Amino acid sequence: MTAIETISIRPFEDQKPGTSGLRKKVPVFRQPGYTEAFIQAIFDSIEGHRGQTLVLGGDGRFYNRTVIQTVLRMAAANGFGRVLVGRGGILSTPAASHLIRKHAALGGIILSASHNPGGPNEDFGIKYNIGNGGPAPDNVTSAIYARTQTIERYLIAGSPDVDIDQLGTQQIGDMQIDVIDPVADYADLMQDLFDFDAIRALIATGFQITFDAMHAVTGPYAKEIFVRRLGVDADLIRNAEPSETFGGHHPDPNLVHAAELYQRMMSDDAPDFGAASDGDGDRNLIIGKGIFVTPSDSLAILAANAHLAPAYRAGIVGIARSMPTSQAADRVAEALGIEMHETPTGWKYFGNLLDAGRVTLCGEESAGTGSDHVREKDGLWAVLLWLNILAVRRQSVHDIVTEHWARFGRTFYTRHDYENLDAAAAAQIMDGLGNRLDSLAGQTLGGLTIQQADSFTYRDPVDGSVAENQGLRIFFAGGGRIVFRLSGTGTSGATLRVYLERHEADPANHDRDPQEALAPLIEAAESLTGIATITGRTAPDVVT
Ligand code: VG1
Ligand code: CO
Repeated sequence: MTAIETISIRPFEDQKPGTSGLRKKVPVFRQPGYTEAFIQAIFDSIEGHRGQTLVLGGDGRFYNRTVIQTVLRMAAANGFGRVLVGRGGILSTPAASHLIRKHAALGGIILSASHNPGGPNEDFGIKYNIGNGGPAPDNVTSAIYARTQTIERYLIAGSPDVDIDQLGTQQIGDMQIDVIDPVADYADLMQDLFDFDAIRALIATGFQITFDAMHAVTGPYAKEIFVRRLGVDADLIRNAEPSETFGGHHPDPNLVHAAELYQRMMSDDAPDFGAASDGDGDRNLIIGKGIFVTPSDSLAILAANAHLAPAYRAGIVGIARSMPTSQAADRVAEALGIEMHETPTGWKYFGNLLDAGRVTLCGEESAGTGSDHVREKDGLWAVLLWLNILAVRRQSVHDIVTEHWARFGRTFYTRHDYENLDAAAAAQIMDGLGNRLDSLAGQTLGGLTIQQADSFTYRDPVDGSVAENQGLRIFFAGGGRIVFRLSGTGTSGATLRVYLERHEADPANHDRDPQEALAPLIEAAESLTGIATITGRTAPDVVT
């Protein structure tokens, strides 16, 4: 008999899940009872878990293996019937989503702080996904948070560590633990969705791709899919060995943190196609030879060409994008005559639309793209859809992008991030603008006229749930837009995100540098909020 212990604890005040689960520094999670309190709050707030299946895995960052053991003991003590855990405690976020769906699990726990750095003094995170495979929606995270505020005990089995490095079945008490290959099912799913023969044929012509796994979770997935199944030269998969500290880098696939890949793709002898993914494998960066594809453009281009891949041959039924994502995809939806939805930031808001069959593709400006094949954004999926399209069209990324702009116009887009701000200063900026929204329409800033200003509220068309305060939006005459919002994933101070865009129909102007093309809006953002005056920052920390 495995003993079940009941350990008394006091609630921790700071366990409110953010945009994507609970994220804190490792030392915070290491406080006695802290991790256990949050896990127990999850188990206490999901009903009917007795005898059910749970999927468990993480992005392999520092502290992953410790928390895997804790969750296994607590799942056993809380009466789960079975846990499917990725070997080594590894599962990419989209692979976990797929396993939850495939095995009709009650839900899953994914250990990741995504693109945030890892290490003893860096970030860790815990997210709970529901039975559809997607991130817990607001009503579930609110219940978890409420439970953390009153929790007084947790349950844990007094059992030795489980060997998570050997495939096979083990037991803790009555609970079965299946250690499974983290890659195989996911790779099979990708092979079902895409025309691997066509991609292999493209690669056989000498078409060169390079992929940067950023020392994060996608390394093993990339090796299986690109090298073993598609015939890509192993040397072209960079940083494919996962590391607990991501090699000391931020596993964030953007032009700042994947600068080496970017430089390589801009060089004269660049490969034809470059891509990267983040810590937990749900984001993607797409760069063609000499051309970076913004995530917002990528969503639009994938939507316009998805029918070239077997999974979407019958056409897509609708597109959803997060509110700050550029409106490039809206033009594609209009041309295709399909539904278009605008949701708050965070993948959890796409779940209902996907479950209801209202949309096929979803995307976020933060390098997240995905479809109804799982309920998370999916980095490698986006790379493979691009490759499938390239294999059919046999054109360069550059030509595909510029043809898209010629047809739909180009939406110039940039995001400026001000990181680690004093929370009071960030609040001053947001409140200062928020309080003036009603008086802004009709005002002119440096030649730009404000047409409308509001705070974004989303009403879910499927279940009617409402999410308020999802970002401040300023619309300008002529179609320009600025959005201001505070990040919900940071672990120190506040991060202010400023999203800027404007549409340009004339192909003669499509070659412009986005920062230059958006300069009047960038100035308008400053005069609306006084970021520089309030924070003393004269430039954003990250420009994407
Ligand atoms: C950020 C992105 C958001 C994304 C979220 C989780 O959130 O902006 O689009 O869904 O990260 O992505 P925020 O609140 O910091 O802006 V991941 O790859 O961390 O799971
Ligand atoms: Co991620």
